[in-house]
Amino acid sequence: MKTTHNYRADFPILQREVYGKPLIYLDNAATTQKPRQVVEAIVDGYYSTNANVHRGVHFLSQQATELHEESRSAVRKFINARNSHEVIFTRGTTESINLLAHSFGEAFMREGDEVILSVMEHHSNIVPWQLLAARKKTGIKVIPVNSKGELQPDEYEKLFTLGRTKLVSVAHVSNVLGTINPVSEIIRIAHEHQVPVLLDGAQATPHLSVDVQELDVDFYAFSGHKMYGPTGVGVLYGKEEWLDRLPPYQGGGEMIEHVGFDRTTFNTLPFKFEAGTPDYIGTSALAKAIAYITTIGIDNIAVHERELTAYATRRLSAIDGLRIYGQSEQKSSVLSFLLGRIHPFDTGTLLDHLGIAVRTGHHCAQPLMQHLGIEGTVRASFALYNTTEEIDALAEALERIQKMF
Ligand code: 7TS
Repeated sequence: MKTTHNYRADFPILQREVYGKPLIYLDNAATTQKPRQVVEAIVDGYYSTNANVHRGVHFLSQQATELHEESRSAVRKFINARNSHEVIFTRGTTESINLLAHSFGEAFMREGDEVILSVMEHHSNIVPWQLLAARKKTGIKVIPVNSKGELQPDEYEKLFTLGRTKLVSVAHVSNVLGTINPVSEIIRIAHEHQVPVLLDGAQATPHLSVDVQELDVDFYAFSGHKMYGPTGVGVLYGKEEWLDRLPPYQGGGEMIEHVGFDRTTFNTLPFKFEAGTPDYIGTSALAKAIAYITTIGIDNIAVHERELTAYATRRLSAIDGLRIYGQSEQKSSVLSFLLGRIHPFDTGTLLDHLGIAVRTGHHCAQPLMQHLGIEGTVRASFALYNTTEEIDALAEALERIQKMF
């Protein structure tokens, strides 16, 4: 990035070597590396402020509670939610979607009702709806993609059935194709049919500025670990008027107001959805990741990653026999490809031996692979600390591999 600050120095892991070669980490869509600030927040949390939250009268518990609730405010600000109690902490995107599929399904869906998904969804935005379908005999409709890997709004609009369609749930950004979906239009069309929308933002929050009020989205899910934060913490945002009407997902401590064997009443938002001890160390570390991103500026990160993706697309397209999957103009920093007839696992293994970490396989998007008529791809995905030199190394390695077969 064009700045005097060396961001790479904030990520000690980037200095290490694998197989005697400098690590080139291009698996950021799976998880990003963590800056010192985030790791130190975890260490500091356990060393200096560890106590269970929301329960103790003692000093330490109150301090831990304050930090945890300040983190909720930091998330609120990051996605511009109206209220902090619209931010539910979960273990990650997967748990956020499972929570919603369960609670929304319980409250609002009956046999024969439907959700609309897209063909490019991650399994975590497919299987929870299938579990619901098995429980309540609900259905799933699927938005197709065109040859560039873009959702087709007119096809989407045809999928609504009056009185039957209850929710639309789609990825903000595809983890395979990198497509940034036209979510404002998707939301507008759903709202014209009085249908709420959940966006799976797992691949969006590390790269784009997200404003849930401007989007007017009803629910938004994302994971801390994909945006320089810790593993095990994620978020489900929901509009208060929806969350208030949903039943709890899990039962336990924290989510209750009063428990009796004859009758139990539930706590208010957000605690109704947060049974048990939350990962309060993780939430503080997530707040540090948000502060890290905010200090650099998400728009600056986006510009840098766009340049890297354009550069990588140019370099890789010039390699004989290399095919890129996902050709949308609106694209995030994900590049999926196949090299001639070489199996993606072989390409990935050979790259690994050259110190280059990429992901290979179906990327938890088997229905999309089926649609593309392939088993899997090789995927390089970029973050704020990646450089054009690393992309040169990737391109040169791929040229070497191609000559081996
Ligand atoms: N949704 C999308 C679009 C994702 O890319 C992922 C993870 C998830 C949901 C699930 O997130 P989690 O934090 O709950 O696991 N995607 C990937 C990936 O592309 N490679 O590894 C994990």
